[in-house]
Amino acid sequence: MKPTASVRRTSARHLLTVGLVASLALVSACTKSEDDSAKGDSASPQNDAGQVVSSPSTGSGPSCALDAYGGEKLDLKNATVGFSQSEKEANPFRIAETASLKAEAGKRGVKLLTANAQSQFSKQISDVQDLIAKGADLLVIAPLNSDGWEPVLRAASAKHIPIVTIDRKINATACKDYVSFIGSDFVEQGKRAADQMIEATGGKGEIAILLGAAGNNVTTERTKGFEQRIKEKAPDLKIVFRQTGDFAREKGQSVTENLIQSKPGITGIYAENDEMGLGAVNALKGAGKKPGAVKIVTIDGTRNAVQGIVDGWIQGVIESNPRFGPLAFQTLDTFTRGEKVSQDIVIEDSSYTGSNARADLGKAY
Ligand code: GZL
Repeated sequence: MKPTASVRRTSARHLLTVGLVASLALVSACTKSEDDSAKGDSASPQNDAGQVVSSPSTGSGPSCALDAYGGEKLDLKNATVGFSQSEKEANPFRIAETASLKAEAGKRGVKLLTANAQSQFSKQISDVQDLIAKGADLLVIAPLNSDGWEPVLRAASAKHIPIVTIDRKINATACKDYVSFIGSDFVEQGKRAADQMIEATGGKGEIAILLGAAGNNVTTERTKGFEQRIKEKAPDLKIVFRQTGDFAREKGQSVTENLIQSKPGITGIYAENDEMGLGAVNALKGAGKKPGAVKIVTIDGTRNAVQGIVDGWIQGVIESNPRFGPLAFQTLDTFTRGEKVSQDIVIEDSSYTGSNARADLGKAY
């Protein structure tokens, strides 16, 4: 298990309302034990706005510094940061992610240029090239796809523009094509979702997977973790259906409508993000099903999905925290001061079930 910068989440967020510097003191590199993450009782330190605030230099993996990457020291306050968002801001995950970057830039008085690729990869490549042309000294990229970044990375590295990727990984070389990756452990998320599905179904029956969009590591890894854990721990739980819902609510609904026609006795549905899970709920409601008749487990931690647990439609949600603002800027700040940052900064996510959904609804985004 890769070491992660984390501190056990206290029971109430207000206990964690510490400034970024103070919370860095709280952070300790540790390796998640399988049990800890299964229990889901650990999460990266968050400030009172739910922003992830782990330290950028705590991970014990390989690091990156200016002398290796190339480029000059910069004072972030006098720099321009370009942020490239991947998907349209219809998904609360993207809304919260962009808001977090904007809030941190505002707090630090840093000039931020933003672009949104509206879920079109070719547009994201041209967005990043435009941000460079507009004078971005540093880039934060939330990549739509994992492959196809060579053109823009070449343009950026020719100008020694530091790049931090958040959320999804790109298939490129750390500390050469980009400085650091900041995001969740998606295989772990899949495993924890499987634990919740096993709990909800008693480990028996037939289940379906609503796959995320193709072409990115999140879908691949959430599927891998889930299927691995089901195989390990619940041989009587059969995965009988897999189809992509493209991380979208409408498609999640239409795929589920077809699913319950072809498999009316389906026991459970694992949706690889909340939007598809909420689409599945709409399909079940439309078919006259009762809450809980089909066990649903999703990943993200959006407000509507956690409310779905309270209402009985959804049995579990694994958080995928998108509020990378403080950590992304802290990483850029540390790096441009000439200090080392980890190439892989993996955050830990919390989770929601019937036992904490109502109390923790305010932590959802
Ligand atoms: C996960 C992120 C995924 C979210 C979806 O970090 O890449 O993309 O889980 C979003 O909601 O579409």
